[in-house]
Amino acid sequence: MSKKTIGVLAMAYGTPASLDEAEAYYTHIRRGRKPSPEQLQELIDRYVKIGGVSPLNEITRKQTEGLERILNQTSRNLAYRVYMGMKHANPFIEDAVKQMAEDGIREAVGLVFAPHYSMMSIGAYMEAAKKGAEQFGGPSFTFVMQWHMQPQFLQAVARRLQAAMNRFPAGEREQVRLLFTAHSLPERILQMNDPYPQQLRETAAKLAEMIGHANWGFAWQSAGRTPEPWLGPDVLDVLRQLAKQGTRSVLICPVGFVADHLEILYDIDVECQALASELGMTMVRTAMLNADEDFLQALAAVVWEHTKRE
Ligand code: FEC
Repeated sequence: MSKKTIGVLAMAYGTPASLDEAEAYYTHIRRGRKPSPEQLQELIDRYVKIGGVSPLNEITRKQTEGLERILNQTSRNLAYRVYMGMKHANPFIEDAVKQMAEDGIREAVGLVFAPHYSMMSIGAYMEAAKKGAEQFGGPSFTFVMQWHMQPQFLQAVARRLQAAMNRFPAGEREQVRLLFTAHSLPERILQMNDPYPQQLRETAAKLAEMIGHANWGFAWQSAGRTPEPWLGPDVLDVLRQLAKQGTRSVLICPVGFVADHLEILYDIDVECQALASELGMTMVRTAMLNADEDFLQALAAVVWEHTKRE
C-alpha cells in the first residue's frame, strides 16, 4: 500500500532574485504602492553593500529541501512533500499552493520560517495560503502558528549564542551585554493584543537562562520607513545608551530571524557594527541557523508535533 502524502507549505519572506526585480519586490511589500525613486535607490544601495543580492532565497530553498529529506527519512507511515512559497517574491505562496493542488495534495501543513506569531507577519502568510487554496481548489490547510519555545530550536540558538560568547575573553564575559533583537512592527499591534512582543521576550528569557547569562536586554531592529510609530527601543538607540553607561562589549542575537538576509547582513553587520565601532564598543553577532542540520531537525520536530496534535 502506498503511503499517504502530507504537503508542507514552507513559507518565508523572499528577496528579489536580482536588482532589476527590486522595484517589483518593494511594491509588493507596500501592497501595490510603488516606492519613490529615493526609497528604491536606498534599498538598492543596501543590497549593493551586501554583495548585490541577498542569500535569502537560496537559504530558504536549502531549508525546504532539508526539511523534506528529514521528514521522509524518519516517517514510517507518511510521505511528505515540502513546497517553498515566498511572501513577496517568486515563487509566491499562491504559486506553491497552486502546484500543491495540481499535484493532488489534499492535506497540508503551513509552516513559516519565522518562530514568533504576529497577525501582521505569520497572519499575513496564512491569509495568502488560504486565498491560494480557495482559488485553486485545495489543499486543506492547518497552520503552525508559532514555534518560539520548541526545545530543539532553543538548543540550536543557545549553541550559537554560547559559541559567540566564547569569542570574548573569559574574564570579560559577565560584562558583555547580550541584546536579543527582532524585526519591529507598527506600535498599533499593541492595541490588538498581538502576542509577538511577549513571545519574543519568552524566547529571549529562556535563552539567557540556558546559557546562564543575566546581563541581557531586548531591542527592536529594521523598523519600516513609514510615518507611523514603530515598536522601540531601536537597537541603534540602545547601543548609544549602553555606550553612555560605559558598556564596552555587546553580543547581538537576532532571535526573530532564522537566516542570513538583508536585515542581518546590512542592518546588523553593517549599520550596527559601524555604530558600535564609532562608540568604541566591540560587537559580535550570533551565527544564523540557515540550513544547518540541527535547525532542520528542529523544523521537522515542529511539523511532527503539529501533525500529532491534530
Ligand atoms: O534579504 C532580503 O532581501 C529580505 C529581508 C527581509 C526580511 C524581512 C522580515 C520581516 N519583515 C517584517 C515586517 C515588515 C513590515 C514592513 C517591512 C518592510 C520591508 C522592506 C524590506 C524588507 N521588509 Fe520586512 N523583511 C525584509 C525586507 N517588513 C526591504 C521595505 C523597505 C524597508 O522598510 O526596509 C513595512 C511594510 C509597509 O511598508 O507597509 C511591517 C517582519 C519580518 C520577520 C518575519 C518574517 O521573516 O516574515 C515582521 C527577512
